[in-house]
Amino acid sequence: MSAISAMKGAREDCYIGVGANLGSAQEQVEQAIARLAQLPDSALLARSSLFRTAPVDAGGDDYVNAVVKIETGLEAPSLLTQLQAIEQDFGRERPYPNAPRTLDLDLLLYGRETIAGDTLTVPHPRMTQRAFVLIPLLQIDPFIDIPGKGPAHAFVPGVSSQTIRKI
Ligand code: PH2
Ligand code: MG
Ligand code: MG
Repeated sequence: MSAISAMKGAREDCYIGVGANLGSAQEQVEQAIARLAQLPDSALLARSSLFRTAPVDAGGDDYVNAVVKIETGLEAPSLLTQLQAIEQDFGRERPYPNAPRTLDLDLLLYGRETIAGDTLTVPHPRMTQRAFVLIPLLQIDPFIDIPGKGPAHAFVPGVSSQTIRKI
C-alpha cells in the first residue's frame, strides 16, 4: 500500500468487471450495477454500456458484460468481500472453474496499485486478453493505463477475434 492510500480517508478509483450468462443475464447485470452504486463509503463514477459477448475460455450461453468505475474508501480486501457478498445474493454457484454464472464481479483495477495475494491479484491477470473487459473499460476511459502493463488500448488488436456487440 502506498503512503498516500494508508492515510485515513484516502479514496481510490476502481474498475469492476460485471458479467452474467445464466438466468436473465441482462437484468442481473443492471441490478448488480445498482448494487455497486450503493457500496459503503463509495460512489459510482461511471458505467459502460451493456455488451453481449461470446464466452472466452468457457462454455454456455453468450454473456452480458459491463465495466463500472467507482471511487471508494474501502481497502481492496474489504471491497473484494463486498463484491463476493453481492455475487452470493445473486445465487452465484461455483460447480467448476469458469462455469456459467448468474453474476461475476471482478476487481480489475484498484487505483494504481498492484496486489499479488492468495485471494486477490490486481490488475486482474487476464484483463488484457479479454475484449469483454477492454472494450467496456475503454468506453469509460479511453486513455486508461493498466499498472505494469501499459495503455489498455494497445491490447485491443490482440482480442480482435473475440465477438462483442453493444446491446
Ligand atoms: N468470464 C469468464 C470466462 N469467460 N467470457 C465472456 N464473454 N464474459 C465473461 O465475463 C467471462 C468469459 C470467467 O470469469
Ligand atoms: Mg471473471
Ligand atoms: Mg470472478
